[in-house]
Amino acid sequence: MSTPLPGFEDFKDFEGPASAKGPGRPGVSGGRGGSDGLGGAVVSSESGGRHSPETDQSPARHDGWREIAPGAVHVPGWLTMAQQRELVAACRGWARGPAPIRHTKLPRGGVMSVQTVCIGWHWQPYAYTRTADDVNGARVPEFPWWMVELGRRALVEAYQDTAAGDGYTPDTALINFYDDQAKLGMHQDKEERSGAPVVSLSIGDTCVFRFGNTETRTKPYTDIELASGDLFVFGGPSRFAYHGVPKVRPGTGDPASGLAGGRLNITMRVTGLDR
Ligand code: MD3
Ligand code: FE
Repeated sequence: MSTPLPGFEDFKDFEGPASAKGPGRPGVSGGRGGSDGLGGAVVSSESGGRHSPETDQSPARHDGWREIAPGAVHVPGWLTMAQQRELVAACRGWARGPAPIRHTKLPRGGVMSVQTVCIGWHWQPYAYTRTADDVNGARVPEFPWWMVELGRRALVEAYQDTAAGDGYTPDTALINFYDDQAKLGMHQDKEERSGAPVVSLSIGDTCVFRFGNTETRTKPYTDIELASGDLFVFGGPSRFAYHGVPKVRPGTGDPASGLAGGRLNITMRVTGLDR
């Protein structure tokens, strides 16, 4: 597979609304939110909008919330458009470098159709390292604290339990970009030395997500559509289930998300590694 690819260019170089008005670094909007320079929408609890903290101590409820299997919870439409735009802008920044987004090479000589960039720890089949040794050797960016907070809020709202995020400190995220043709075969994620939940956020085109079982990469499985703004949390027994993305539905995303085409997926994880 050779670059440039349409999806790669769309994702890496498109100047979306959030990045277009940012004064400083490309792809990062100004405003509050600490040293990362992100605006408030991602960091603050604005998703949903039906929550009134004054009178109610329970987590925000979301229409369409569904437990697909024990510990596997789908929350459609969790991210607001503003949050999606900020995440796209942040991911675009990481996709440019220090280790640019790439089609991961597989040990048997294959190349993934999905393009991936990592933060916190770099994943290469099948290990985590601090440097992107299969790209350019650069050290990967810090995992930002605002993303830890986003991950904690995701657990609270997916599990409808105010304590579900306590002690959850994801230290890596894999950011996957899918063009119209990209797919991800059935696999397990086993490189993490932790059973902590995985938090998945989808932006852009809708995909078919295939959620299988822990024993085999074949049936039985459940196919679910993941659309822009959807949250999916995989914890408990679902953490080590086989899963994949058999197809993306081109043209189903709203460009207001900041993505003109293709699909972006962010998965936060706890590696269980230290150095
Ligand atoms: C269930 N990503 O990066 S997200 C991956 O949409 C990956 O890009 C897909 O599978 C994507 O490894 C699916 C949902 C997901 C991610 C990680 C999991 C589900 C998971 C790890 C364990 C169990
Ligand atoms: Fe996976």
